[in-house]
Amino acid sequence: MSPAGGRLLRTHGAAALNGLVAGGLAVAAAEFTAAFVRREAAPLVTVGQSVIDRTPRGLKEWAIRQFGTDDKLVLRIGVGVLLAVFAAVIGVVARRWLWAGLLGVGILGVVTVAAALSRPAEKDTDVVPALVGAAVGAVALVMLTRPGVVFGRRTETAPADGESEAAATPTVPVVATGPRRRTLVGGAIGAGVVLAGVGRWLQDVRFDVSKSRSRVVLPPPAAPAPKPPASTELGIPDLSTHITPNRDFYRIDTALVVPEIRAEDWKLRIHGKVDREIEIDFAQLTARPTIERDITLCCVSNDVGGPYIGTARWQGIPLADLLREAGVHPDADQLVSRSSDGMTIGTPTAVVMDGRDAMLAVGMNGEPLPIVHGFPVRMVVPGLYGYVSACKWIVEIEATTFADYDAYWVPRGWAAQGPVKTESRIDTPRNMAKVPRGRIPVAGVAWAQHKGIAAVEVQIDDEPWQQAELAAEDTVDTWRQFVWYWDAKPGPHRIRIRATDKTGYVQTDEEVGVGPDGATGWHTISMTVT
Ligand SMILES: Nc1nc2c(c(=O)[nH]1)N[C@H]1C(S)=C(S)[C@@H](COP(=O)(O)O)O[C@H]1N2
Ligand SMILES: [Mo]
Repeated sequence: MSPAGGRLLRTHGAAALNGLVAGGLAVAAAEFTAAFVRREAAPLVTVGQSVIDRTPRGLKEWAIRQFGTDDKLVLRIGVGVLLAVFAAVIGVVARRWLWAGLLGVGILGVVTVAAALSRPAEKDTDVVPALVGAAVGAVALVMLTRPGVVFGRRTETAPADGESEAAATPTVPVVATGPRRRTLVGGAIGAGVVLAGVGRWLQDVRFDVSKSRSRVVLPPPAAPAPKPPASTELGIPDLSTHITPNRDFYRIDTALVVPEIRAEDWKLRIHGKVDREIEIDFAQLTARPTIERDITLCCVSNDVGGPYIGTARWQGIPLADLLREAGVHPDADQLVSRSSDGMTIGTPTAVVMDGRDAMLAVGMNGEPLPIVHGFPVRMVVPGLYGYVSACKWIVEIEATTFADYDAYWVPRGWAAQGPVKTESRIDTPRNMAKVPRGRIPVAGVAWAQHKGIAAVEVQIDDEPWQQAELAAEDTVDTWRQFVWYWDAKPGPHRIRIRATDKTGYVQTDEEVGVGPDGATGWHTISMTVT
């Protein structure tokens, strides 16, 4: 490279570094400030959440397909990279036109403030970290690009250690070099690391609710889960267990940071079209008789054969009783539950009141709800996809109508009504597996919540459909394991399955994607017998 080119690269590189360091310091200062506001107010979170809120259905489906539940990590990295690029550009621009660099900082500040204000459960103080971050970023940018401000005018064009290239374009304010620059940049990076570290630590200390969760003692259920008549477990290797352990239970939500509500601080308000508003705290709620029920929860974003389904033993307070006490008006056909992070979920009132085990759950598989699954209280309604029933971190239920209110996912292209579709999944053998010849179990799970599974059939290649053996039914609200033993002959094979529910409906082979109201089709795998 020519000396001039090298010089250009070096000054621009140094200027870009100024931008990056100023940007990093701004983010660190914002993180630190968020420790005194709330975790959700950190600009990386508010900006990421705003992106999530604005993601159209197609893009969301794509992201889930590409990244699964790592989509949030990908988003965080994306926002971070974007910010870094902006910061570097601002640094380069500021070398020549400081005002333009500062304008860039201002624009980022406005964007982050707007992001904080656009969150549905926004608090006014949420803008403070963004404002502090922008101010710190601006000051850092000035100090780094115009070190004369810090060290006095004279030093600006007099590099201390003989790196004279920096002074070679005297018409453009130079980037400081030598020990003083190292002091500045090093100091800023050090300050950033300390601020961010202390900020994160303070956030953990101040907002972590795991202590509150460990203090929760659930009362024994007044109505324990009924014992199933025989084994719901077929005990086949690689088959999903009937009850999904909490650590394996899928997690789907829009929360970039998990909402953390201490049980002691939790309150639920039932209001809207009701005769008597109810406000109830955690102690009052758990003093009521609780039921314990096995219920299979399923995400509308679960593709045919997908992983976003699980069964837990939920303990909770029957929701219908509470609603009867509130006196929900007959015309209120929709219950909108709201979480502490502003998610809204709309559930048909009639479904909640029809006698099924709709509950405000406080326990999951014998423990208080895990924080990611909605601690301290969430809703669970058998038979409905999660996005229309299973509000986590619930703080409010409003009785309203479908005509009057669209819950979060509805304007984003998802159906207002979301009953779970009858479906089934092959767990073993795996797609693309190579299996030795002989007697092979073809096994999986089938579900038709609140209807119940009546039969599962298995088809190898184009041979006749075979009746699979079903595990004992736990309840109509849970999935059911099945197995069919296959005398497998060598060669490549296609295996597919279909379930029939207790209404007589046979799972359709029509392949439909997850939007707007849940995927259909027969789960089909290819495998080879060796
Ligand atoms: N507050 C809140 N509750 C929520 C969601 C959410 O994004 N925020 N997602 C819903 C969806 S789409 C599903 S499928 C279930 C998933 O519950 P889980 O994460 O406990 O499996 O939670 C539901 N409740
Ligand atoms: Mo979902």
